[in-house]
Amino acid sequence: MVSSRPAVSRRSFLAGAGAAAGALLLPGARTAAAASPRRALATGDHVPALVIGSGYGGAVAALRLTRAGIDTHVVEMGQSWTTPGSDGLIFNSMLKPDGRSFWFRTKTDQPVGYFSGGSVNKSIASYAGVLDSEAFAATRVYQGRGVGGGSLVNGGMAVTPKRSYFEEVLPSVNSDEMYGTYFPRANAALGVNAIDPAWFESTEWYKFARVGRQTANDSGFATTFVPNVYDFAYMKQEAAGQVRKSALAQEVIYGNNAGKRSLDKTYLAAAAATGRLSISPLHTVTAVAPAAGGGYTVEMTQIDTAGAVVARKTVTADRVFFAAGSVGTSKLLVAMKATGRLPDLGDEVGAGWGNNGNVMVGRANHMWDPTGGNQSCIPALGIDDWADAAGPVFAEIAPFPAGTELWISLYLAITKNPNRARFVFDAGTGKVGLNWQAGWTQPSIDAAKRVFDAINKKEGTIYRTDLFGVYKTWGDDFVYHPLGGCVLGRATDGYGRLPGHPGLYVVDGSLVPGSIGVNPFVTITALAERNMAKIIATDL
Ligand code: FAE
Repeated sequence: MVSSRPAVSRRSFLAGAGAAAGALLLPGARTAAAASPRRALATGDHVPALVIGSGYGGAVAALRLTRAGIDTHVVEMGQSWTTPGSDGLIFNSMLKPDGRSFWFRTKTDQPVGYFSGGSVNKSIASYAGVLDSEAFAATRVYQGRGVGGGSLVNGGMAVTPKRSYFEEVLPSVNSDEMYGTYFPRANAALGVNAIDPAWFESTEWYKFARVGRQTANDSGFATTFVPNVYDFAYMKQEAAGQVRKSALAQEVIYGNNAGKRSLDKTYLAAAAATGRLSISPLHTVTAVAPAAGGGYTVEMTQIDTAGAVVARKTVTADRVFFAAGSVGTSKLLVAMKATGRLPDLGDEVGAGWGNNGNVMVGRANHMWDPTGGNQSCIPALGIDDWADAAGPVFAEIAPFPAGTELWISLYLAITKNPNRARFVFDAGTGKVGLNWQAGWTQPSIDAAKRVFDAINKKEGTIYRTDLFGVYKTWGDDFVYHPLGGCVLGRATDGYGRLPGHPGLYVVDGSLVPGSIGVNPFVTITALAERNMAKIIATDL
């Protein structure tokens, strides 16, 4: 039993700029450097609250629990990204990937993986890198790995969903409370900011977005600015040559070395500043089951950055918060139900998974319509055709930051795809699969096609068929926005409690039923804020 606070190995956790940003964004927080000494969990430890995963749901749980005076331990399978590599940088750019880019792969698996007839993926050393492309039978799910989860690798687009669609998707949630309290709370704590429109109109770095806007508007589609957690003031300084470039130096999906307000700099920094947070990085939770004397036993495997198992540990926790992401939480709970460790979980556990209607596509612009050799990696505009009842589309105008002019317009379309998959335990392998079918992306393609066919027709342009395979127009076999698998009000009660197992909670993207119509992390954060407020008020 640990009588003192459970601790973490991450002494340098969130020191420096991160702590400053966290303190700034969450007034009153002490800096992370002031947090108490840390060590990783050891077998036999007992903790009041254990959080599995350190993405959006986990970071909110960590902050709200620690602020409520509860010592909280976060277990994260990825590493704590605080140690620079031999190049002096923590993360590598998209043009020069090494082992840091991917989670234990010997070759990169870029979302846009082809160009002009061939694969553009590169050989890398196998390492505990920051981006995972987790393969299932008919889709690959991209996820962040490390302290900060998806916030380390995502595009930072911070979009509050349309209220009417939020109410359609989560009708049991009081939307007055969400739009009056929890969305504003999430946006403030995440450090969401907006681009200076005048700078946007003049800078070479957003020419690609202005071209995307012009061609959309020519065909009658509206565009809208999209807020972000990347610090646009910092980006302006990058452009002016005053600071080290990050978003303007092909950094995003393998991490940003500066500029981005990822969770380690906001929520987690503020939680660490309470002195009650500890984190075990490179620890993967493998089992959760009721403990003999009350609470739960939590089993985990610790690895090193090469993937070798360092230790297997079992601890106990009074309360366990599942925040391993839509895929991680769903896989874990489905396996625990199937193996009888959490027998009282309902049949809805594992169900209701969707890809937020994700599909990507590229268009070839005319030679007289260049998109710019210099492109910011942070998207700033979206095409908003959600009102089209025949097939709603919200399409991010994405950069194609190759460092040279390519005349390509790239889009990540979010559509309303009704198909839902289920996570299924395979007793033979002991693994959990996802039964998403290849053809299930067709409604998304149909919806996106209506928009981009219209633009191509008006502009006299064509699709690029060389970006997602050879003669393959649509990037429809991967997903950035996994949602669901443990849906609010179905697999859990109305606040994420798992029925039959008091003290177990789900707080991440698995609560959202497969679709939210925009990029999802603001919704995941706000929903976690709502649920944690209730849980802390009534359960703790
Ligand atoms: P997540 O952030 O994935 O955190 C889960 C954490 O749990 C991860 O750190 C895992 O390593 C860890 N974990 C998993 N299993 C275990 C285990 N068994 N034991 C211990 N730890 C575990 O979950 N969304 C937006 O809103 N805007 C964007 O611009 C955007 N761009 C994206 C770009 C990319 C390339 C990707 C991959 C995603 C993007 N997303 C974006 C999606 C967004 O990052 C995602 O919805 C959230 O990160 C999900 O938050 P969760 O808290 O559910």
